[in-house]
Amino acid sequence: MSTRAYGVTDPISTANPTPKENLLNDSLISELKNRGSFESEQATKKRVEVLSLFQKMVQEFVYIASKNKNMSDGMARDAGGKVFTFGSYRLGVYGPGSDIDTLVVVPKHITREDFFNVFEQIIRKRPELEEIAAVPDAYVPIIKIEFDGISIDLIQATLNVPRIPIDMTLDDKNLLKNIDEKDLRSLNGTRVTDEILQLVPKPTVFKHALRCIKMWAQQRAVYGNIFGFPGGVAWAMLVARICQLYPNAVSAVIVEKFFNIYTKWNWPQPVLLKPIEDGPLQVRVWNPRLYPHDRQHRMPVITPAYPSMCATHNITSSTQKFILSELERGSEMMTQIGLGKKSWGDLFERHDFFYRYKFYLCIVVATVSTDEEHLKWSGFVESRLRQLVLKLEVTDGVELAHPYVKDFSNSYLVEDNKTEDIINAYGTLQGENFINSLKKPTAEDKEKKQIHITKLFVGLDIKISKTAGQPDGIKKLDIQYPCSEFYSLCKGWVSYNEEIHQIQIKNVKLFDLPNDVYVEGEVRPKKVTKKRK
Ligand code: 3AT
Ligand code: MN
Ligand code: MN
Repeated sequence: MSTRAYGVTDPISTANPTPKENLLNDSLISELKNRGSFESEQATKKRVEVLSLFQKMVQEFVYIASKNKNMSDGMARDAGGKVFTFGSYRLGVYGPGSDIDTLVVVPKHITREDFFNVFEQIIRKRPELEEIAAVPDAYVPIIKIEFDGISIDLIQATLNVPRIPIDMTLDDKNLLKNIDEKDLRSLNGTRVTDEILQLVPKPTVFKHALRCIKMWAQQRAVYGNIFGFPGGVAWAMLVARICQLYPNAVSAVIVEKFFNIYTKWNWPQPVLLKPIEDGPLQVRVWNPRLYPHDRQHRMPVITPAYPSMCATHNITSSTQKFILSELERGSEMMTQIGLGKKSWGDLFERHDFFYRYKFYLCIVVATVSTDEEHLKWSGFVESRLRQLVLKLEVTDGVELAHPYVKDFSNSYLVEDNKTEDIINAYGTLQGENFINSLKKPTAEDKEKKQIHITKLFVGLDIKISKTAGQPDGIKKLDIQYPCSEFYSLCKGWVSYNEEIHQIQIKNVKLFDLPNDVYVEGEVRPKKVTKKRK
């Protein structure tokens, strides 16, 4: 039995699981297995081997870079270097398709240029390397690779210490002193995940419960930070808090309590895993008493590692409403599952986003250039979609502006067509025949004119009130203003070039949605005709 106190309050219950709860837990684990949540032992073994290879490569990198700076052989060896992980791999909730999010920690004399020169060269020499893309000027500079069948994200942090020994840990907040902002950001992921794991009483119980919540959140379309929903780290902290409150419960019970507690939570009361700490830096720590900005957070979930931040600042009034209704549904499901009337599969039933609204906005983002160019442009627009949602939310007649958590992307050869026609046709049922007649580029088509095109959806719940004064007039919904504001925001992107970057927002009615938003087995919504009775 766990006795240590975890969290900012005492536990609610320290009860051990009943036989019935153990059975329910077994059925949860097998449902997760059947749905492919876990990867094979072999595949995991390979990840471990690749990481230990990277540990060696990092030490070689630090050695070579140190020697380049005229250090003695002994000092260069002692400089060390260490590989850490974060993301789903570190949290132990990775599946077959997950990458390994890897942080390379190096001593103070090793620079970011060294990372993108010396280390990159070491990687490039490896026969296992399949693909590599370096983004040195990103907010968090990164090298993305495909290595021996595994995707790996590599970031670096330079610490203000002369040596990084192999038993180095990152929990000491004094390590953050006198380091560059990019290094600070790079360190954050590992520091947060490490703390979360330390703050839960039983890591395996936490991991299985989190797998369940992640699967639920993905299936129900409430997963995704940039679109205004909690992301992986926020869901992890939400589950971790429940683990603290029920330190001896099995995962199935954690899931049940999760829905119980968060449907009753007194938002905007924050979810905390430990008291917020002060620290040695001139950086802001989340504090709603001090910062009006922090008071706007609707469902704050606060990271435990100094400097504490709100991981859910993206949640808007619409996404909050939808998250709360999904939590409510989860809570009801759990009651039914407890009674044996429903099963775990029902909890994980796919969302009905493309059935629930009468009106949708389809945001079409296109680039007539390379794939990489489109990735930057569509990435920018996606990261700003929330701004459109916020403006729609305050528009008369809009009850809810609900963003969908995934984009849909395609590439086509332009050939004799006008790009304008392609953009006009894309994203609607009417345009689908034309779009399907376009050729998709193959590897040989590199030189041919191509269009890369992405669509995003926002579901609209509209209540138009009849306005007095207008004779029997139904007030027309006016979303011109939020849309044109959004156009200017997007076109204000630093790299915006009207020759190659396009954006169009279109109104699409439920029955005019394109077919590719439905997955196999889903039937298009049918118009109910008056004759039916
Ligand atoms: P997967 O199992 O890999 O799909 P994950 O939770 O590990 O799930 P990611 O690998 O996408 O997800 O992200 C891991 C962490 O990296 C989460 C977040 O702290 C950070 N991160 C991801 N994308 C960005 C981004 N665009 N900007 C800043 N940080 C990011
Ligand atoms: Mn990951
Ligand atoms: Mn990643």
